[in-house]
Amino acid sequence: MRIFYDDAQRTHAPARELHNGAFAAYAETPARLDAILKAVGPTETPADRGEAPILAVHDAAYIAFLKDAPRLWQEAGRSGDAIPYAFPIRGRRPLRLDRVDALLGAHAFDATTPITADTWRSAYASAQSALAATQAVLDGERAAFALCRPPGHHAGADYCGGYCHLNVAAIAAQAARDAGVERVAILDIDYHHGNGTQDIFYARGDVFYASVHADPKRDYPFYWGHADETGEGPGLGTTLNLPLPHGTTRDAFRAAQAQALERIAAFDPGLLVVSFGADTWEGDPISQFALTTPDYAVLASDIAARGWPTVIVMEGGYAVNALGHNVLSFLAGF
Ligand code: OKP
Ligand code: ZN
Repeated sequence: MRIFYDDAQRTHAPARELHNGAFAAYAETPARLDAILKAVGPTETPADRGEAPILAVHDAAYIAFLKDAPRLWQEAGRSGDAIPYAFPIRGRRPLRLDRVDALLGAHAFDATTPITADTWRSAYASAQSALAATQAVLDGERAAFALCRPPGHHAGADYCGGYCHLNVAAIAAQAARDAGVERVAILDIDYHHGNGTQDIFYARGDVFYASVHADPKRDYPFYWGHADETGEGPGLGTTLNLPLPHGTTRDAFRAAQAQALERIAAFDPGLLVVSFGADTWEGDPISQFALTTPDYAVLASDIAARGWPTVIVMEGGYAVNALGHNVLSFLAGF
């Protein structure tokens, strides 16, 4: 399988994150890339397809903010990474403020996603990897893997969060739509619900979003991913959420994924994007499912059996020592 990755993706390296009330080492590290690269072998550097396919998903003002934030942060006299701490909660007027702290809060839904001087460069390269994998599949590859990092599924059209800045799965799906694929499905099997992806396509009937994830009654991102969220307007019925309890092992996860695949089959997509997270693994430091390394091959082979041209994008997975093996298991199983 062709694998796309750009060295610029490693430059985003926040020092720390707010974790359960204290600052901790940032979990979404460049070392994750090293672990995966070591396991999966040679990769290709993506071509630069420019900003247009990113702007097809994200608001221009948000993109400008991602580029400007480090400079504004510095001009405000701050050192280190830019981190939001004040948010315009529901009901506040959509003010266009220019103070960096106000901009950070208006473009983020959590305080766990710092912006560094290299964030834009890194996220841009991650999006280009997703676009290159999509182009390979549009050109006839059965499947391709975008070794994305930073990940994407928590990022919405105009906000970041959950270690995500650009929604690489949404950018891939939209690129396929713009290349003429009439219906695109996204299967999200990261441990966490992909709230950004859901938001981006919630009112659209041309992109199906299905997610298997930890029940947001207990787990991040809390405010999205409940089973009664099924889409709206022309998108009513093209969002499917399948929350699962802590401790979930292979058979229950596989059954939920099969349910998602059935619904996707009824939608009859021309292309599938898989948001693959390996944070469902039993030893993941921030998650509570219990999949094993060989389980990923089984899940991937169930997906491959459907026969859809498939773009796999990397999302989470924080047990660095097992991450390479888990990703390799998934790709080999596919
Ligand atoms: C990103 B992806 C809790 C922290 C939650 C954010 C988790 C983001 C996961 N103490 N931090 O979906 O793997
Ligand atoms: Zn995750």
